Amino acid sequence: MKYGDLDLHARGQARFVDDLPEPEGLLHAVVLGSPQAHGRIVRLDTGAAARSAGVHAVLSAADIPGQNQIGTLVADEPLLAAESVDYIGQPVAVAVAETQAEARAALRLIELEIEALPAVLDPRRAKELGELIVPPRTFCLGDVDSAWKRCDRIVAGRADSGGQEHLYLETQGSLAVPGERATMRVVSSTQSPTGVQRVIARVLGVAMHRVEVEVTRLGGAFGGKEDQATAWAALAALAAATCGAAVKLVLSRHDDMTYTGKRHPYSSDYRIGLSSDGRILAYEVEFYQNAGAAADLSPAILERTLFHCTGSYYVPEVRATAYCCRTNILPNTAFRGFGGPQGMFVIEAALFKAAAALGVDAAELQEKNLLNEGDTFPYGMRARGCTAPRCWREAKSRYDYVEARRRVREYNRTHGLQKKGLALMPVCFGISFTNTVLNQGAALVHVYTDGSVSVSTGAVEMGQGVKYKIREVAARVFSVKPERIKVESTGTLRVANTSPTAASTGADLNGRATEIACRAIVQRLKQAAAEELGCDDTEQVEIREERIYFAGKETELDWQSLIPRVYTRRINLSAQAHYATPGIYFDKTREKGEPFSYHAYGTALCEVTVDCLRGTYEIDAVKVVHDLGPSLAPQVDLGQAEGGIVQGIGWLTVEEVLYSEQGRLLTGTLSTYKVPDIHLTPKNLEVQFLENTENPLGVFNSKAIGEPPLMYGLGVYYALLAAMQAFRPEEDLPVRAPLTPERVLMTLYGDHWTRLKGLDRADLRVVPG
Ligand code: LUZ
Ligand code: MOS
Repeated sequence: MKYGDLDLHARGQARFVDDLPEPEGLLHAVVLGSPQAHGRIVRLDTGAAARSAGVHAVLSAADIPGQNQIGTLVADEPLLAAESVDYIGQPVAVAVAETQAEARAALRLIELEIEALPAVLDPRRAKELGELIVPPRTFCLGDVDSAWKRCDRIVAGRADSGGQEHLYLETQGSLAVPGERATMRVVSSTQSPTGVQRVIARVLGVAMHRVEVEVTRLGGAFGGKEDQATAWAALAALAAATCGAAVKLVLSRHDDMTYTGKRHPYSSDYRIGLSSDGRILAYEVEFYQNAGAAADLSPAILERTLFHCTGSYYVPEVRATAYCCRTNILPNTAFRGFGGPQGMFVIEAALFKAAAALGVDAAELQEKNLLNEGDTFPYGMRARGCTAPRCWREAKSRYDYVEARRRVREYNRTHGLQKKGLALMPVCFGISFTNTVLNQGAALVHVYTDGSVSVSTGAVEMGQGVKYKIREVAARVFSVKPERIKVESTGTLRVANTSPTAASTGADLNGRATEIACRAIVQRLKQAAAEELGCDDTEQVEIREERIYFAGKETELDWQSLIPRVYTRRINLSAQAHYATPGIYFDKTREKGEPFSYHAYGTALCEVTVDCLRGTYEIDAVKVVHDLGPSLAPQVDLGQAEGGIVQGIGWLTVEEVLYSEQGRLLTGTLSTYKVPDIHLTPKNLEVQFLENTENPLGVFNSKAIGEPPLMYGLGVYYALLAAMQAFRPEEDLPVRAPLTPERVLMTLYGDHWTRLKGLDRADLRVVPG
């Protein structure tokens, strides 16, 4: 298990849901999505479809024995549309047949009549119409209204960021196998086995103990399977319960892209006030989140946007307001960063514009306002163990920012159509679920009589190497070779009430639980060893590299010989443990508290070259200093950092989610949606981990890595904007992501470009989503 499942992936031997051996009599389910963005269902006739060849059932809302409700935070999402449809692709019916082709053919025979209602796609319009999923929330620090008059410079503007397709390699899918006495065993590609279990129990109208959910690994998730794996698992379970047969529901790539939610697009207004020497005195921001047609995790994501609205900076007076806007597009969902990147995008826009207004380098403003130890965040928490200044200084010196800036200025002075841009980008990301209750993990550890060890936890492996880290934790606590330890699949029978593996906390929470369980066993082993050795001082016993020591001296016992003797003594060789992050809380009535266990910090230096004739660009370098603490698995963490950086760059540059004015996704294929590839990968990508740091709040002093590096992508965006600004120094450039090459060109040449192409502006009227 070198680096988790890597060896299996390399050989093509890792099994995903669609690769599992098929149970006898397996049926296949295919979903019919709404063709209308908004409307009333007037007629739904599944008769002809149900009678077509190979079909066992065609299910609609009326066939659900329990509740037709899958909403996690708000009960606003039916599993199958009942009276109305609210977005294109919303599941309306599901055909269950002996083959997938027969199920697909049956869908075409379903008669569905919808009376169209007006569709709203724009979040600002939704807010005007009062279409908010939850009431607005505001985070305040100090008194922003009185601060404006003290400001020497005030800059206001708008910043928009786009959606992002998760594009996990394994599409959403589930295999449901009915058992005796109304039980259901489900294999699901989910980050949240318990979430799937809960929803299936609700939909089938049975107790949770009737439903077992099992997850071996996911082929990627990135947040897309935190909440949105449940619908497909529940539909498979519903079909399996109805037909009394095993049912597989695996989305095709096209169905996955057209039926699942994405990163939330945001439109935001900001106002920033500074002193003449560049200190931020006041910041006000309004976030309009395009939530789509149902709550999903949107309110939690919006909350994290508020938590990160000041980025890596200390701002004494802040007012940030967030609107969760209901529109008639796919319900958007968790995506690596969980609203944090969208919040940071706006304060960086404000600083970019403020720097232009003051005629200074943006990095000067960033540096002057960078978080320091003890600084207060808008939510009342203070920065502790704040390595932001160290990362910033080290990135600046290690990558010689001053020389880079000189070189870029010289290049821009001597080049007319090619311009370079440079940006430093600090990142500060809070680690913990902002919803305090979710910050718990659990582990179940067995030592078998041959000395081998089995570890089950609540963490789901999705390619992020969490199993490798858990194994490392167990190997360190037992002080045995990692080969002795097997980290198991994630199953609700072994570990109950799991939080989704999300918020970068999988290794922290479940690693800590593993540590506690292993220590409990070690304590019993030491006691048994002392008895075996005829000594009574357990404290003097030590297990080190598989050998048993007493009072510092090697004994005749080793791990291999000790374990069977412990069993003979009838001592428990298993332990279950639970870990809950200490000290965190949040008071939503005051919007103040200590929501995070700690923060992750780092700084990136980004350099790009823009071809200002063609609009194309190259990313010359992204060089990072990131505070990781002492890593449990440096190669895994390096992979997470590099992957996150490229994913962040993709979000802000080439990945563009577009809807037609009728609310139809226009970018639901890999020919219309550009995925970041090797050409977009920075030519020089370097990640250095900050040395000599530790994090007493992490497992073995390590720090979470999953999400924070994605936000270095912001540095590439602002480097591109800087290069464009060098070409058009007088212009007030719009801050709007993604900055595709087309968008660069249209921004640099305005309407001139559309006229050149002989296009009508209307041809380009698509709605960012
Ligand atoms: N999921 C969640 C998350 O429910 N709460 C969070 O704070 C969070 N943060 C990042 C990613 N997923
Ligand atoms: Mo997430 S965005 O599933 O950590």
